[in-house]
Amino acid sequence: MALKFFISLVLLAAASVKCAKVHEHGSVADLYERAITEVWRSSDRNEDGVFSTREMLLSFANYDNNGDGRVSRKEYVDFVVHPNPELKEFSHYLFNSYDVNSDHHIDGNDFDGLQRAMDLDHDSVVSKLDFYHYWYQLLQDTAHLHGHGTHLTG
Ligand SMILES: [Ca+2]
Ligand SMILES: [Ca+2]
Ligand SMILES: [Ca+2]
Repeated sequence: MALKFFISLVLLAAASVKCAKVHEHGSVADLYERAITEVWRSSDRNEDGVFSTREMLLSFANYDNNGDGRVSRKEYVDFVVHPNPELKEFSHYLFNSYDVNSDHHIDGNDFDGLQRAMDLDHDSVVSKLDFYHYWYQLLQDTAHLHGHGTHLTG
């Protein structure tokens, strides 16, 4: 409970700095927080408060339809768009941010770069706080691609 409250405060602080409008639309911040919480729960599998590269590997394995150890753009986009056709553009945006070396596949060669991108306080681990900050910023930057959060949660 205390942690959730702390995260809410952090999210509100981030919102007030980056986008004053979020204050007028508190529900958008709520949508983002709910969506991020879902992603966090499925990402931090051992619940130690850190998103490790091993957990990254496990997360992306879900999308590896042909089991070759890499996630192609088509595999990823198909996986996202099949249940959520309105998220097509957003899925390409996400793929591009995951595919750090831009070779059109997500694999082990991208994970160090992705960790660095998400490790906002540069302490070499992606903490829950890093993760929430990273995703909140990303969702704000891409608001037009996911209906300002409305397409993100069921
Ligand atoms: Ca973990
Ligand atoms: Ca890549
Ligand atoms: Ca960190």
